[in-house]
Amino acid sequence: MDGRDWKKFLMPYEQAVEELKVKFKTLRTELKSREEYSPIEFVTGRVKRISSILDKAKRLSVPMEKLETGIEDIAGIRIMCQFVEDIERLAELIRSREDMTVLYEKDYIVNKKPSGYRSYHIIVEYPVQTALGMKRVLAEIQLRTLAMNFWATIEHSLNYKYRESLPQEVVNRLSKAAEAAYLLDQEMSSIRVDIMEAQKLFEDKSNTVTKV
Ligand code: 0O2
Repeated sequence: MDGRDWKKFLMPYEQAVEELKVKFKTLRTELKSREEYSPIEFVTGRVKRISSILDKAKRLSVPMEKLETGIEDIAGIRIMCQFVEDIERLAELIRSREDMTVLYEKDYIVNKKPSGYRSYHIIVEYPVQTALGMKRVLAEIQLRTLAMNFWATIEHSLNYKYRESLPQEVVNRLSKAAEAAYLLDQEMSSIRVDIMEAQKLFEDKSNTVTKV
């Protein structure tokens, strides 16, 4: 594929990422106003870089003409939550949506990766309306707590720096940090009700101040 072909190939993925970001940000606002608490803290999204698509296709032996079905995370959405409990609630909300179809789920929270990576991945099929008609694309929705996201972001940059051959000392530190992030999630879950109540009070107070 040349540059122009890639541009055309990636267009529906870009559209899917933009639409899904808007939808989940809107869901956050709606839940906050209906329930005074949202299981969504913030949402990000990206279209995979061409070099990264090619690396993954090579690693998984996916031929170029099968990229659409063989690489599931060309469109990627990441939803950050405060508590591990929010992840199941969100997964349920995603499963019940009518604008996307869940194909399957990967639970890297129960089965954390050897690297220490934890997240809940949901692969969905999402229809985008293009100038040529409807096109279904695959998208990967990653659900993570803030602590899981902190760890994964740091590990991702270190892997980029060391080109995936991390020094043993760094691997050991990352493994300890993964354990600390896990414990942090557990501690936060144990005082979750208190934290949620405090946040609702704070939310109510700021709404009153805004109205005056
Ligand atoms: P990019 O392009 O840099 O954003 P498998 O090898 O089958 O177990 P696979 O298929 O690579 O796993 O993983 P999957 O479930 O498709 O998810 C890929 C994405 O999950 C990655 O995208 C990361 O966002 C995240 N991820 C998976 N494993 C790790 C990990 O060990 N550390 C970190 N930091 N993130 C991980 P890319 O490849 O980074 O894509």
